[in-house]
Amino acid sequence: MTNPGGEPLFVRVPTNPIITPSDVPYPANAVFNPGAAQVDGDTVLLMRVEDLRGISSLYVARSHDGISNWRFDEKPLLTPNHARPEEVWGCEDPRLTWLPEREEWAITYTAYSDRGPLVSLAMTRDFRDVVRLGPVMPPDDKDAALLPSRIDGRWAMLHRPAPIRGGAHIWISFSPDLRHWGDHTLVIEARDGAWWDAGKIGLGPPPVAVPGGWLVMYHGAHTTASGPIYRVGLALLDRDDPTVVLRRSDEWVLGPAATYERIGDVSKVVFPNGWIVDAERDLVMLYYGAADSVVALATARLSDVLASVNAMPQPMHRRATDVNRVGWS
Ligand code: M1P
Repeated sequence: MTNPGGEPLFVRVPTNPIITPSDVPYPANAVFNPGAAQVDGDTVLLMRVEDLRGISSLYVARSHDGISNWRFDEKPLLTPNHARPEEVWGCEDPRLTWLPEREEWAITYTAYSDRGPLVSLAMTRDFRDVVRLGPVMPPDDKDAALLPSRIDGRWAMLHRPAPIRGGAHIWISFSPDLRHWGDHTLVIEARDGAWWDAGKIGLGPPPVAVPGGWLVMYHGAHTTASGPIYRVGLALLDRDDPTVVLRRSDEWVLGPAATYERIGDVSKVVFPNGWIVDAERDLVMLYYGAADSVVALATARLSDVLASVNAMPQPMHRRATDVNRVGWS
């Protein structure tokens, strides 16, 4: 997908990959899928670091410009804890949402238990100290992020339960207190057949409030004879009722093209987990894992992204439940 000038919407920075296992001051097989935040003038990445056992922990990296001169914490912010059976096989894929009401960052991450992955929640103010609230969705569930503010008095979380039948789709759930979740509602469905987002999709970075709704980025994993190809699309949800999809891209906006995206531990994967959306600078800085091996960065003009989203098709059924697949009326 291109911007109005016919150029790619998202442009990779020339210094990609911006962080590799050889950059960090601890043994790492892979460094990827980072959440992103702006804290005290720094860009903070909370990176998934897979160690030489195959177990992942979440480590902090900081940079003033968000591109170069990364400073790495030597100890993980979150690492599997023996008192936490839900994460014996690792802490993965964090998404970071600033909650103005609580004045803290919510970290939604995949806790990998020996009975499957589930969504866990932790809180931090500074990415130095962290408090775990624990699992909020049972297995199998992952790819979750909170909306930054309550909708009609309740917190809202987008997430991706495992496919039991008929593919893996993005759902939304609501909570009065961040602990008890309900009103589980299907929001964005994976498409079918030849589509780039057929079969399995999952949320990317946390949704961002923009004029007209919530800007959502998601990945789609299309299965081929040589394995899945992970690409990235956009959608717009209604601001007051985020169960309603207003727009959705037909075409992907980013796909594996560079060598570091096409070749790695899991080839042909771009997996965005974090973004800095800066309306003042008209800038989106998109941080993503490439081939489950390294961290990469692509940028876009926010105005181009919004123009593209507003030109995208309006789904025939604004609510997934309108097609009566999971409805109970
Ligand atoms: O290997 C690609 C990705 O696969 C999983 O993501 P999902 O379940 O959404 O397809 C995760 O293991 C993710 O970390 C990984 O990048």
